[in-house]
Amino acid sequence: MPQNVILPGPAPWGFRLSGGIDFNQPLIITRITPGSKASTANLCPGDIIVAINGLSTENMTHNDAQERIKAAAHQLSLRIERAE
Ligand code: LEU
Repeated sequence: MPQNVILPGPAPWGFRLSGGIDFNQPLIITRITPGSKASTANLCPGDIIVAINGLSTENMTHNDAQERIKAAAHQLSLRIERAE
């Protein structure tokens, strides 16, 4: 079941991404910086980002996703799917 995670701004959020439509892969969190906002919000490596600030990532390239995440100033809202 997807869940919404809200990180209070500003960046840095403290995570790295892989994938995107240009890689034919889902957008996946690959690394969490210890002590970061992403870590406090309990994001995990392997989490799939299905929406960024309410916008589906289905057709986003890797760079689109990075730019949308960087553009979030006030807060970053991620909808994630996690394998149980
Ligand atoms: N590395 C960035 C940060 O931690 C996120 C990236 C996906 C743009 O703020």
